[in-house]
Amino acid sequence: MTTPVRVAVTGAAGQIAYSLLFRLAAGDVFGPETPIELSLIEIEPAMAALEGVAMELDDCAFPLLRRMELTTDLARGFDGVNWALLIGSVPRKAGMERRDLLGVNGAIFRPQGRALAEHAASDVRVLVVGNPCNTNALIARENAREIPAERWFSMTRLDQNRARTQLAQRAGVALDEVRTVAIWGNHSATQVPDYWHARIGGKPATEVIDDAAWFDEHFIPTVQQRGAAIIKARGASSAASAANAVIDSVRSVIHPSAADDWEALGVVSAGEYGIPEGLFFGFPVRSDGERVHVVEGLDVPEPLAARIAVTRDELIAERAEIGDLLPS
Ligand code: NAX
Repeated sequence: MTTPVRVAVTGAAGQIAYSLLFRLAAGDVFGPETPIELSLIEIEPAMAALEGVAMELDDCAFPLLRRMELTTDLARGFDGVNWALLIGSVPRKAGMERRDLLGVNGAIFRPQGRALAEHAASDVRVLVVGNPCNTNALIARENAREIPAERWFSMTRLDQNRARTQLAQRAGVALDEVRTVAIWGNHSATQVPDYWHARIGGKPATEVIDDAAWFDEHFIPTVQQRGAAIIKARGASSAASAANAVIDSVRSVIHPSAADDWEALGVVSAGEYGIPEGLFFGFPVRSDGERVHVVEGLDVPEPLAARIAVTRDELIAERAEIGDLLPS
């Protein structure tokens, strides 16, 4: 029998988790042959709601779901986990400065990093979703240096999925015709949805969509502002699409990438494309099914380079602001 995969989810009573957990337990991520053990981590005020979610998971009678642990305790929650999906965080509230937000989240991600280093399985991989996800990932990772850099990720996949759909709809083609869409940088409004390298039906997107202004005036702002547009329309932030992107992100790490495509993930920079080492930066990546690496050697035209510089500088500024949360 296949060994179960143990997966920790923080923020397990939240809205993204409510769309994610049932798909995880149904086998959408690790496949129909792999049993799963869920470690559901929350803060005390949300434990009653979490009990309700667990009751619903029970009531689905998922054959693959072997065990559930509901806890507020990080040592228990991360014990032996192969994957940690760090979703819980404190969203920005009205009047909150970015610095305050980073401080509050530092208090969450620093102990989570330590607990992962001390209790997770030796092959643990970590995906940070809770915003500001690149810098939360940086805080956790800097406090868990025992876990190798290549096993840490921050989520830019929702942005990539949004970008692919915009291109497919504008070109009037099926989604799988759209390939090699990259998202560079921070998961914030400075992110760079890359149309320069995107291909549609095997041709450059800029050839297929013969409307140069559309890319800069519509495509990029639409993808950058999509989260805000969802909140305006729905009265709540993206949840099911975010959960779907978590699933896509994990799958893109554990399965080899298609020969003619790449995926979007935030990974620890090793200096690729001049990004300072150690920053979590959204890059185009490929996986061999074990290890993820940044797609190197792309030609970066000047307008793309200028946009990458803006998002790079934002991440450098975020890192400067959380200096005291990093171990010296
Ligand atoms: P919710 O507010 O519905 O749920 C968050 C949950 O986290 C709550 O149940 C809360 O009790 C829990 N929590 C808070 N602190 C915790 C801690 N220290 N340990 C464990 N649990 C804790 O938010 P939801 O809509 O699920 O979004 C979660 C996070 O994802 C937010 O930070 C959000 O901004 C971020 N997102 C990131 C995206 C990305 O692409 N990277 C896209 C979607 C989303 O905006």
